[in-house]
Amino acid sequence: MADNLVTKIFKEHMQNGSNVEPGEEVGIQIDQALLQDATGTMACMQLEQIGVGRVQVPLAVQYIDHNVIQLDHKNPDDHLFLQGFAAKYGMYYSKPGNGICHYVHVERFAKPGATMVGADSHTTSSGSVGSIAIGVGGLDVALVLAGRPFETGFPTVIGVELTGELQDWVTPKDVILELLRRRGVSGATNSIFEFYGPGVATIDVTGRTSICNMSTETGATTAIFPSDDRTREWLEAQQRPDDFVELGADEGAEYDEYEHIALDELEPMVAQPHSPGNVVPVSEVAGTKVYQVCIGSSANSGFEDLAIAAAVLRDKSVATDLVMTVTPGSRQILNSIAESGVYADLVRAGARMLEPICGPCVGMGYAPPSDAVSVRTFNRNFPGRSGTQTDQVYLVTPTIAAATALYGEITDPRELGDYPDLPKASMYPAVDDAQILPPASEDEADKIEIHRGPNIHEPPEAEEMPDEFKGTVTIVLPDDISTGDLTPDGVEVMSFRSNVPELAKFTLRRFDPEFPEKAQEMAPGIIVGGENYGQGSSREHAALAPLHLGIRAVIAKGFARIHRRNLVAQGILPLLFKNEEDYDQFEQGQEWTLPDIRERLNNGDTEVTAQSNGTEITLQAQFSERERNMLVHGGFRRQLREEQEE
Ligand code: MIC
Repeated sequence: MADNLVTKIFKEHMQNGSNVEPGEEVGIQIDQALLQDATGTMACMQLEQIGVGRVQVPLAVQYIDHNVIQLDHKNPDDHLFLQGFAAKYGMYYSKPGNGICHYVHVERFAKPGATMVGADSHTTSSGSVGSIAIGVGGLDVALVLAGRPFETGFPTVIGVELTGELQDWVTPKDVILELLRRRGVSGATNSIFEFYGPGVATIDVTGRTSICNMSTETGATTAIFPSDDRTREWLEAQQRPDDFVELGADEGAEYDEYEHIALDELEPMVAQPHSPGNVVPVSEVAGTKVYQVCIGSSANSGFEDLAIAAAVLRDKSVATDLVMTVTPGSRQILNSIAESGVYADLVRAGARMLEPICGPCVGMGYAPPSDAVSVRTFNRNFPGRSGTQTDQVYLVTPTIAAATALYGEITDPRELGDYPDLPKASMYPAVDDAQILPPASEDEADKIEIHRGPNIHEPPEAEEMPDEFKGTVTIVLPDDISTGDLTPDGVEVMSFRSNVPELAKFTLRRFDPEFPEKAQEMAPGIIVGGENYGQGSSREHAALAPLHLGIRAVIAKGFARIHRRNLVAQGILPLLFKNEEDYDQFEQGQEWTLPDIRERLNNGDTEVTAQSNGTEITLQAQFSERERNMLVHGGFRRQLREEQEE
């Protein structure tokens, strides 16, 4: 049978299940795991609770790249905790400043045909070299580290045929912006994009990384490119030629859905505030006055991305009223731009050069002024994510960013004239693993004492599902609530990622700064949401913080994939409206009852009843058996413990 690449890799890794139809439950064996510091401490503490001594996955890497602004003891305490934990439990440790996890992983570890999970939604980046790379919550990563298969519904596979070649100034980022324009921020939920066709060979691994990185913004589980000559070139430049294998879909393979992108017809595009799905051609917003341009983050921090910006700005200056930051994706890229002169061109043009960290993308400094327009090559522009509550963030390609930096207003890069000759990354090789520490041997590991700073506290746990659930509506929210709304980004809040009670004090502050106190008074609580509830990041804190405040159920019109998984894993019940008009019946302070909820979950009922003051509505409870078990037990950690005690 002719298989597409996604199906092939899943079949090769299948541990449970065999049916590769969309939605069928499968368990796949995982080859690699990625953790970063902002999600890593919770993942590690949950691994300790699960009680496995050494990680059971062939390769696991703990990166430090998010919480790297060390305002006080909290973040560096987390770094030390994670360094000790990685050494003791058998993981590599990439030190702060060594690079953004996704860039370093694509450079040093990701492999064609491998499966991987990561506690970061942009783990998808490694699809650029032919891995199936999926972003998940910390508990899901901990379970994989403990040697369990990754269990999921089999995805819908969307074949994206690429034909032709990108025109000058149009970039690979425009490919994913085009998919976002077509599908919006939830139009690929539970799907994987697989790229194929003659246009694939025209996009290098740096470009593929930007595309795969932002695939998560469409709601997709991940995206994957075939492993071909471009992959070979990349792995050779990374001095990993033996990791190369040629991989692609079988001749005649079919997909569940299709997209076609004629690369030569694409034009430079922009996602306007406040959603990555709000995409228009640059011409529609050209002329908008801009205060700040930021290049870099886990999208568009590659050598080629920075080289084009440097070429545009060479011997010129950024516009008078404009401030520019540039972030290389990794220490290797920093080295290459230093050697090639790209760094010097950018410095002379007035760019503020940052270290290789996630930085302004998650509000780690460099926030724009109130109401100001900030033009960024990043992947997300949810309101307030930059650190400024009234920000106006446009997501752009590196060519638009460079042209905009030069003129001080959003500019179509095609106005810059001929496309310049660029240096090639391969001329400035910089392979460097010196800042990636290998795990300790098993003997040494026994002697390692893990440093635990005073801000590090174990995650809360839900209670078992009661026979009947009675809860109060704590808040009614609109569509597209992001995990950043639930648990905000930025230096101040994120430094509490290891301390859920403190972190919870910021829950939903954009909607109601007093929400945390109110929710605690109303507990047990219900949150009511619209479409695509929980979009964005993988942070399980967006489930743990509400859990700490007494939230036990979320009723919404739709859920984002990772957040829904996190809710179930932590024992919060995610239910869907059967009739969306019922959303209008919900008001803060009402009490709703879910009669016989435990029994209904145990029975596998796909619909449940909710009652309030004589009103009765039907809600959808579409869970796999695995999910129902977690919910009945009050989350997967409690379920595992109870199973171990039996
Ligand atoms: C993001 O881009 O939103 C983050 C910050 O990388 C998150 C992870 C986190 O919240 O720590 C993600 O993408 O999962």
